[in-house]
Amino acid sequence: MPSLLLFMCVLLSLASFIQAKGTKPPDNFKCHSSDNPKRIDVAVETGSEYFSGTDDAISLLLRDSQGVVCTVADLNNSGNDHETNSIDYYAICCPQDFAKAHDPLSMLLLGHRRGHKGDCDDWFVERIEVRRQGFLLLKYRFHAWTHPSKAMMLGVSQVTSSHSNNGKPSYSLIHL
Ligand SMILES: [Ca+2]
Ligand SMILES: [Ca+2]
Repeated sequence: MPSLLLFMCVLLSLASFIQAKGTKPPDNFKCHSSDNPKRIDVAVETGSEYFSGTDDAISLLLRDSQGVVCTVADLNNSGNDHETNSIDYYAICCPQDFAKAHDPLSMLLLGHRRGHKGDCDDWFVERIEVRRQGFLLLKYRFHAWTHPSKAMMLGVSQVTSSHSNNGKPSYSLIHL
């Protein structure tokens, strides 16, 4: 019996290393709105902890180095987003002036609100990357749970007074 238990444990730990597919925007995605014509790409990784995934609505706010803001009410591709051990890729549409300079973003906020099921479905967000035409604007590893009844909002704000040793921007965590 212990060998069967060991086998199950090995199987489960192997499964956690296999990255699920995640969701993607359509290949022909374009930003049509004249208010928000600029495409920004966001990769959202959900962790591999048990029950990391959620069906709740996840919103996003990005603020660039000049103070221009881009928001998305619901990061929601076709298919099941934000599932355990997966990376979802989003194309979002931002104002023309957003991320004009190749500067790191000054802020990223995630909002978590109850989804269509009406119950609280907590989420383990592992990592987020934001890019403009392949150029990395922000990368942050949260490795943290969010829950509509505990943490409505999670994010990072760039600390402008200090820089880490490798020259990359440093961020302070926002947890509301
Ligand atoms: Ca989901
Ligand atoms: Ca979806």
